[in-house]
Amino acid sequence: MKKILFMLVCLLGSHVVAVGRPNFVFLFTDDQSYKAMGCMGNTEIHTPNMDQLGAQGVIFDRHYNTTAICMASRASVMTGLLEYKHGCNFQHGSMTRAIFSKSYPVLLQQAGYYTGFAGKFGFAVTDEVSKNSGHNSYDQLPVDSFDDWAGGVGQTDYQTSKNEYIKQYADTYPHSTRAYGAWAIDFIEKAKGSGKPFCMSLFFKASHLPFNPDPFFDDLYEGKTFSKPANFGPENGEHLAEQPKQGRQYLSYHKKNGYFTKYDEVKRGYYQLISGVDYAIGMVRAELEKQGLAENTVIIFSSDNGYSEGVHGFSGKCLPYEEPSRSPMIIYDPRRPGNGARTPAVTAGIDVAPTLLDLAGLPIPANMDGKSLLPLLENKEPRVREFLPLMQLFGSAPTLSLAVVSEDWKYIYWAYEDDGMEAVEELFLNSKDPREMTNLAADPESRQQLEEMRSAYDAQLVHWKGNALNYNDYAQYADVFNREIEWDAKKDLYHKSAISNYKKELKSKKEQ
Ligand SMILES: [Ca+2]
Repeated sequence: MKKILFMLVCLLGSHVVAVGRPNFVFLFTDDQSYKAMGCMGNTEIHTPNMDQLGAQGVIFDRHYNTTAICMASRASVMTGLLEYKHGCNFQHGSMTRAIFSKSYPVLLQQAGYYTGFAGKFGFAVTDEVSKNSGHNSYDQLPVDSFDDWAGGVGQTDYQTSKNEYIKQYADTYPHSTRAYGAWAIDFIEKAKGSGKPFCMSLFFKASHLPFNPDPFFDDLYEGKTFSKPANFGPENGEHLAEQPKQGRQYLSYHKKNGYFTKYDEVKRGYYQLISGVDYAIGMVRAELEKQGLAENTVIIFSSDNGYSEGVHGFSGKCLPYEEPSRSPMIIYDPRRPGNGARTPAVTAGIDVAPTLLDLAGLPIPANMDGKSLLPLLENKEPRVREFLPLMQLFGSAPTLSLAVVSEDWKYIYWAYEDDGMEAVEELFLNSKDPREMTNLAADPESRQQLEEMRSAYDAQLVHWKGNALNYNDYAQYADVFNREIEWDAKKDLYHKSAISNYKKELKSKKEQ
């Protein structure tokens, strides 16, 4: 039926298409913890616009990134593909243009949408397979794939003047977060003038390190102190496996990240960056109202990964634990408002692309791993999947892992066995133990659930084996993470593929 409707509106001409299809505003932050919004119960952060969006739309309480690191996560969000199918991460390589040609911005543009991108793109798109995963020049970014481009290279910069495509806003908005808001206002006006439906992807640099927030918001957190979560600090990580403690997520906690030595100061900077984004969201929404577009514009708000903020002794992201792998997710579709509904369904960054396509009435490519969230928005289904994989394929070799998560449970397998470690299984009842303080893998009463989660994990590896790209170091991980293959038979594969500064980090740790 949808296809017939789509053909009809196409036949009737572009004006009808513009009226019949929603516009999209996709607001995307960097490294924002799922806890860092008022509407997630946080009373210490100031996010009135995020909270309003949540009060009007649907809040996804269990939203994950299947890879919790900028580059791979962004590639998954754009393509709806798991990392081992899009091939893109630090230490692995770029995305081919052929794969990017099936991303949501390209598919929406082909279907008649006016498309725009601003901010941190975060991964390279190249004609040929490339081990070079840099995205530090514009010829590695798909500038020509958008009608309006204001993306930056690499990590981009908080100083507006240092970003080529938004520097014209530097006088009024010297910090890039509000400058992106100003760019969005101009984009919305141009998009309206195009007579087409539009899709604007606004990818903020905030709240990524360095925590250099906009001084415009200095008053918000001046002198404030912040509570620590109950699972804060290494004393609440003693029950966890040794493998995840061998990477920079753990080491940086003890060295430079500051969550241990200057918690309130770090938190002030982080929250102030997020409040800056919140303000820019207000700028965007006011412009949608002003242009008369608010009633037909779907707003999606999310982040590329979460943030540990010192829990269990970890900082940063990457790991499959709740704080680093979960991120905020709100969808507000004014045609089907959720009015603050919340769902415990397990959702992920890979669901963004299929959801956008579905809302636009377009077919979802069969190759996409993500699911349309439309059944959740319409309250027609309680969930879109039973199990979701979480993969960590960047950094120190021991920290590489695969996990699977369901609404109730999470199973993590740490395969690494050198340096005195043995493979470890972790099983958490997340629905009752969201802070992951009790590993139930050896609990006799959880034996059945352990077996179920092991089966889901093994099934994911079968999918991996059958679908992984044969380049950029992905295929071999189907064996590396296999529970049935002995360490001696796979350790060479592991070390060959894990381009790691692990030994250097370990040496540094011992010297402290
Ligand atoms: Ca990130």
